[in-house]
Amino acid sequence: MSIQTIATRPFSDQRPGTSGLRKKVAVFMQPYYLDNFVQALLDVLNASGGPDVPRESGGSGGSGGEARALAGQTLILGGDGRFFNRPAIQTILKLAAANGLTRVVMGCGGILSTPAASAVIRRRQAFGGILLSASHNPGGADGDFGIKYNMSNGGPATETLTEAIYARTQVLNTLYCSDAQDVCIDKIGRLQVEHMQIEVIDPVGDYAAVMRSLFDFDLLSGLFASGFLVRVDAMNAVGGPYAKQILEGEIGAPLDSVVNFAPLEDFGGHHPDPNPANVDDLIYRMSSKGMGAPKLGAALDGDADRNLVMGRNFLVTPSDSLALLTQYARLIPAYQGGLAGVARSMPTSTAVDRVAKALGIPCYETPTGWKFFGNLLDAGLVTLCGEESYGTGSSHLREKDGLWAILFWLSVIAVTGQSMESLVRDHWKTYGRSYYSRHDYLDVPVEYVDTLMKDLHAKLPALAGQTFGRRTILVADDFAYTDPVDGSTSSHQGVRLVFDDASRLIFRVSGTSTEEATLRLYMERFEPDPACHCEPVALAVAELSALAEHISKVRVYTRRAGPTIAT
Ligand code: G16
Repeated sequence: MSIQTIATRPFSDQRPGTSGLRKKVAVFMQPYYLDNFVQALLDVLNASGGPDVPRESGGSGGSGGEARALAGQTLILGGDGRFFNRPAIQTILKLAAANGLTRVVMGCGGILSTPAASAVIRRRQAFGGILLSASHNPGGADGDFGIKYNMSNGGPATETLTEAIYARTQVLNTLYCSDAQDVCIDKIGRLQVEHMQIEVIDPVGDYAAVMRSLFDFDLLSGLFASGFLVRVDAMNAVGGPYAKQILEGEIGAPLDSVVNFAPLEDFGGHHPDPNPANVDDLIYRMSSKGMGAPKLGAALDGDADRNLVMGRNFLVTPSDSLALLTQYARLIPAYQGGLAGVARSMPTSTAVDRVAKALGIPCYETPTGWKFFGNLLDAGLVTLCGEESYGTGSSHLREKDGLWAILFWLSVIAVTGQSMESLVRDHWKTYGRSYYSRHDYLDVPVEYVDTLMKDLHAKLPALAGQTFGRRTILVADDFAYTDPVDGSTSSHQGVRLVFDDASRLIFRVSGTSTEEATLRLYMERFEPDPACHCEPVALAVAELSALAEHISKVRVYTRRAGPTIAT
């Protein structure tokens, strides 16, 4: 076993997006593509002044570098089990060993869900963690792969850190890699590569302990003992083992409550993006009636941080879910003392704002990306946060957490005795309803989307104050955010039109697509009148949708007759 010094050349496309570096599997499988990114990351960490502090130059690092912040440190490693997960783990172990890391803790089989990785980093006070996942993006040999770094707080690297990694990838010319044989990652125990110790752990253990500390498992066992039925579709992604052990193994949900639970490299052909367009089977099961019909349905995504929840024949939007979890938080042991505040991403509906106002707690509006919640959570300014993209979470971790949301909803149902539908309808009666819809235009040529956004920007100054039918635009801007904790700013986070009836139209380019560009159009119509809370969503936002087209000409710019997906 020895450390090899290998010459390499930079890849120009290694700038991380909304959540790490995501590319087609074929891109990651190019010689040295993964190696370069990992070497750049290790260089930046090695040259840093601590787990979360990149040196401004981006680091000079390398095996021979004088500053070696990783010496004596532990990194966590795991992924969602998709195609290329296993070879990537072996590559990363050899690079880490050659770059002076002392210890790696990794999930058995190379498996760790994103929330579990966050839990392991926090509980074991690790330096940080490397997570292999392209989240909700398709898996398999023709699908996507991804890698991201999480910091010592368990949360995604800040933009400062990801920019430092990117800067390093652009000047990288040397890799340091052990020539050790591949190690067996499928048995719990201890291994060694060069001087680096590897501890292979049960991927579920730390995470399950966190869940036990938050929720009343006896209460939930009682709910299932009374005959309550749940159906969780893990989409043959990484959430299966977690849901199976905790729901069926620990709190007594009937066997077969968790379906598609075995993680597969191609997700068994499922698209583990839990939105109504991808969960036909769940929607069908939740429409059945009678004794055997589940009362709560849920689906998880590729890395188990997202969740879709629904009652019988009744889908709950992620924005409403966040609002209701906030409303009922005091019913949960972990939050019975109340919430410090809440946060939502800008495109997420304003439903949670109204609950926060009633509770007298602050509500922060951040750009899209879970990383923006990190500082607010670390500073104790917020307890719950969520996004329209099916993510909800709390201060228990620094990632969104799909199974946590399911346990939360089950707990609310167990205490109140109400169905999901009646809880949500009661909420609308009290707070009003935000009809919400998102139109995605996938795989549009980048130049079309660039032109659309550029022209939309140019129109902004003239739009404020204009009246369209019964609505007048109060705010027309490109969302910018100043972090209240560290004062860092993030601009160009989406074009926002806010109307005088509290309706909103938002245009944003996705930061997670791996092919061409994805344009997202978010529509929110606020309806305070309970007599108007029963419209089909598409109908309720039809006027706003037409207005969006009138103002932006999305269909003209994208050369599309309509959105690829409307949810
Ligand atoms: C990631 C981020 C989320 C974000 C989502 C969608 O989620 O962690 O904060 O909302 O992408 O981002 P975009 O609209 O830019 O595609 P995940 O679950 O993919 O890691």
